[in-house]
Amino acid sequence: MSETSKRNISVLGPNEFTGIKLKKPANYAAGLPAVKVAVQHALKEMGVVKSFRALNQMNQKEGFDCPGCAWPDPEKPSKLGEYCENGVKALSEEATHKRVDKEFFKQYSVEELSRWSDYKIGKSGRLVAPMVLKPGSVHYEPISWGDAYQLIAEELHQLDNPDQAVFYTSGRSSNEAAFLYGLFVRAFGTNNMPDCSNMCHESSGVALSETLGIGKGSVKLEDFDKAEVVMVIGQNPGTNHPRMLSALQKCKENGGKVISINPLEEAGLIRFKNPQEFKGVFSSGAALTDIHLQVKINQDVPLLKLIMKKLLKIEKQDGGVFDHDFIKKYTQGYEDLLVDLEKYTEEELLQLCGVDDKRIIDAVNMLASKKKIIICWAMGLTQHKNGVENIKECVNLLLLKGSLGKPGAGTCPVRGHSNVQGDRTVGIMHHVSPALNKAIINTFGFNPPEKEGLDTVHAIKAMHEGDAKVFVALGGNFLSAASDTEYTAQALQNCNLTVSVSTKLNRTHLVAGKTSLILPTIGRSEVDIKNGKPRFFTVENSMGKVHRSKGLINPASDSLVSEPEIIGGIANAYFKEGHLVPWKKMSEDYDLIREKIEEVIIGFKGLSAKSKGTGFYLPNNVRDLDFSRLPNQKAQFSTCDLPEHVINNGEYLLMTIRSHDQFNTTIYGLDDRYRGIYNERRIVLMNKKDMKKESLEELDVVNLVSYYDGKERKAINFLVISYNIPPGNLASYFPETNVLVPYNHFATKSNTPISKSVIVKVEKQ
Ligand SMILES: Nc1nc2c(c(=O)[nH]1)N[C@H]1C(S)=C(S)[C@@H](COP(=O)(O)OP(=O)(O)OC[C@H]3O[C@@H](n4cnc5c(=O)[nH]c(N)nc54)[C@H](O)[C@@H]3O)O[C@H]1N2
Ligand SMILES: Nc1nc2c(c(=O)[nH]1)N[C@H]1C(S)=C(S)[C@@H](COP(=O)(O)OP(=O)(O)OC[C@H]3O[C@@H](n4cnc5c(=O)[nH]c(N)nc54)[C@H](O)[C@@H]3O)O[C@H]1N2
Ligand SMILES: [Mo]
Repeated sequence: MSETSKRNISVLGPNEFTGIKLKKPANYAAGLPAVKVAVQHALKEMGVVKSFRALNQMNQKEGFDCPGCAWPDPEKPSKLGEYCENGVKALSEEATHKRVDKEFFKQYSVEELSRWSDYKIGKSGRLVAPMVLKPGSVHYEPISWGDAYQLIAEELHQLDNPDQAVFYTSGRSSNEAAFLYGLFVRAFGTNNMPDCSNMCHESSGVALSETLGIGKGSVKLEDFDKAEVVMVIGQNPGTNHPRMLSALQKCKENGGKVISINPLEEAGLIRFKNPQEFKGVFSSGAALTDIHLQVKINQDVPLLKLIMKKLLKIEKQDGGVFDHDFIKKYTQGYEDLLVDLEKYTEEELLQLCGVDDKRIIDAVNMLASKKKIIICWAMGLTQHKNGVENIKECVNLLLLKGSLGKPGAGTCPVRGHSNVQGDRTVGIMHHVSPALNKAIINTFGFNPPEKEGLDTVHAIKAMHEGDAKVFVALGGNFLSAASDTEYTAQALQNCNLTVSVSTKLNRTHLVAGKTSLILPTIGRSEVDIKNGKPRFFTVENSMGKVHRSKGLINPASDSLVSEPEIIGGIANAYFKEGHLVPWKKMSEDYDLIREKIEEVIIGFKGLSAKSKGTGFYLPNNVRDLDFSRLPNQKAQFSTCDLPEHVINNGEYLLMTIRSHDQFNTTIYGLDDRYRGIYNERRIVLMNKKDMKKESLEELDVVNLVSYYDGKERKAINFLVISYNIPPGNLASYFPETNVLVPYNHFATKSNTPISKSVIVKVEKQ
């Protein structure tokens, strides 16, 4: 029996209902209710003075970057404040005056805490002291920073080889922290660097690299002012990137059009009442979506093929639809794409995507005459078995229209975590980059490993099978974010040591290894002072712009240590000061880290100086129409297969999505205001016809059951809500439904879990 199995932990937490209230779904986003909710959150967690001070500096040139999403700041931030309701919630979570201190852990065992909801766990407050959970123990106890580093070093030294350790990163860490972390992991000797992008935009990275030669988007914020059409596919900006609505509003004011493709009619895409404008709050707001295509889950490829087929038809009749000069000069594979489109009839594609024919024709007519098109997308495209092909099909459309490398046009994968893109740029990845390795050898003199590392799903498997024994996380909540919660729980519990560098308590701290460490760190909004001097760090936004961020509120505790210094502490203890890299010195002086980033990472020359103000753009070959690193130096058209699902009678395709009141696994509150669902998270959205078929009434209690490879997985207690969602489709929230997502089913090539297309049955209780 393993020592952790002596701990009686509830992996999934409670599944009781919290008292649902339903209203009609909203038909606009933001406006006065958003201001009200934001103010409530801020005052409750931070109080008046702190709220005022903190919000004044968020996303301002001399202030700090919002700890929420990665949407860029405008060149001239609004004087009224450059933040949104959910940015205020993100800040309030971090800047809360509540504390999880030594007394807290003395009072509550991990067993008891594991029976709390994620909401309650998160609301306990900020972590303030390093803590250790010893083998067999159920209470975290205080440990000194020095002893914590020593403990990690000893466990790492005890491994048979470096590949028995896994180093996870969530996307909140600064470029400086991520660079130092990646450097340490490579110096230690492994590329086992799974990160949250493996569960997020990895499919975008793979698809864009293979077709356009860079795994990032090509548009800049100002392109939204010039775009003729913006397509928003599989993304819910009203909730997850609210500041994007201002960009869409501007696009509309300049005569642009918006097409949204989504199984749900998300309120944020219908209308927007801009809280930064007086008229925005008090008028009926700006209409955003011109055409909504209500696609069935994971039928975007058939829909896009149908759109392209219809465009081709007009092109053949009238011409002027495709950009033939562009296609000839910059692309490869056009003829193959035409052959591919011939393979399908319009009828079968229409049937598959489930969208109203008339609306598709409207969209096609809108696209036919336009040249400046932006396609935005997020998790609705990436988290499927064919996630990579979903995105390649979007690229096909842009290539046909020549909508790349010109103002008002391009790719816009809308990133999640505020610095997830930067972390990857500065070296957090499980792949081997020969160029990066060479630069590390030249700059630091040690040889980084040349063996491919483990990504998230493979790291879970390795820990489950006992092949990896130490798990270190720079941020995040691995247990709840990853697929297959019970399998992942066992994987973490198998480890000899789990280490979490965190700001807030979460379930990963409770469902932990035999020994577990919590290392509390300074948050984005807090002053980071060394030797009396405040330090700043840099981040990269969703559009490849690097800029500074400098916290200004007092840290939650004097004993917090910054992320770079924690990494330096671990590295120093492991190498015992006998290493080519001056870990301690570098970790204390971020200018030194930046000097090395400039030497090692392409595009960062002059980082310290250039990151001032609104910052600088990293090189982007698509913007320059340079496809020299691709086959034949051309951007690549792709032929994509149709998605395949074997769905039997009584089975449904479930998408696991975010409510309006959460940031990933952090639950801000229990209201999904835009969808009209209040005070409850255990819900499943279902089409009325399907409810009838299953003899279900509104608010009936059901279990969701998935069945893959002979294994049944069950999520207990969900309330059925009749909703405007395509027949055969369901929606429910993550992380509650992650228990249903099989760890071994993931996207081809990107290995992203199939969180948006899980086949489930609905079992009435
Ligand atoms: N407030 C807040 N902000 C956040 C986050 C948060 O949790 N809270 N998370 C951050 C992170 S890490 C990320 S990655 C982003 C996530 O941002 P989103 O991707 O917007 O988040 P999801 O809730 O997963 O929403 C997916 C959307 O895709 C749609 N969808 C699902 N399946 C399909 C499909 O097959 N086809 C199409 N066309 N649409 C589909 C859903 O209906 C939903 O509108 O947001 C970031 N910002
Ligand atoms: N079923 C399903 N699963 C999903 C998704 C889905 O749509 N459906 N989405 C996936 C996506 S897109 C993502 S990105 C992942 C998210 O996966 P993660 O990034 O692992 O999860 P988060 O919930 O964002 O992590 C929250 C924790 O981060 C810590 N934290 C916050 N700020 C900081 C900081 O500044 N420094 C440090 N060190 N720690 C900090 C806090 O302790 C907090 O509890 O989840 C994925 N999982
Ligand atoms: Mo994400």
